[in-house]
Amino acid sequence: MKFLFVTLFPELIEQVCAYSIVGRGIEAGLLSVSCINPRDFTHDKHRTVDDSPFGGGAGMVLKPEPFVAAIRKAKEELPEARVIALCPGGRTLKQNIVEDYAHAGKDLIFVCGHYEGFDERIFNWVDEKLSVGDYVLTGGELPALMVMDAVARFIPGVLGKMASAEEDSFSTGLLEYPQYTRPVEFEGLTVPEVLRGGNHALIARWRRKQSLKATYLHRPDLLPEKFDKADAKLMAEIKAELAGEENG
Ligand code: 4F9
Repeated sequence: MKFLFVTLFPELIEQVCAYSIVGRGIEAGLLSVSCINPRDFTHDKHRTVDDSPFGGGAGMVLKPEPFVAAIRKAKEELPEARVIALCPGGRTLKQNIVEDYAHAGKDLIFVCGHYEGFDERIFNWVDEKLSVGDYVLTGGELPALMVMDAVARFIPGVLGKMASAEEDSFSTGLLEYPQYTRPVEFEGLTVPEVLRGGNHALIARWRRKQSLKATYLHRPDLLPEKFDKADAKLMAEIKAELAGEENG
């Protein structure tokens, strides 16, 4: 899968992509990352990419000519790609959107803005607007890198043999259960007995219950409307235990 960033800060993208799991995936040829800089499509001495807004107001607006020229070039390089502009007004990224991108397998072109935003006409060359959450950043590069990172985890081989993106939190629909490694005791905090016992059915039950409990406490919006019989029993235990803690 290929990822192309239309960005005024290609060095930022290249630096981040040099590391960790994405870096290794690129080295292994499982994905590729490239950048096109709209500044290279300017024709004036100052290589101007922004200008003041019509109608007045603070801040600068990204000019259509260099951005559309850069997007055109990007589409020439990746004709089948989806073109995604990162902006706070887009639909909010969720794991199901990540999985849609991953399973479609289409290359992705990310259009990253800066300053006060894009000239509205630029969106005529974009397939969709995407937000990574309800906050304003200084630019679209970090959001675009987040989207790529989340999608790259689904490319076969990127996570390595043992791990599976499909089994992760949000893909399973629930928050993750707690994990522990050695030592058994750290600063007076011990690893739960059940995890050290080697009874795999009991461990699976404990983990499912912890996932349900974490989701119930922190993200009840993620819980299913109806539980199967096993989950319903675990939920009843969780609620009884929490009520006991409150009263005890
Ligand atoms: C983009 C914020 C996507 C959240 C782009 C300023 C942005 C953003 N999600 N903020 N430029």
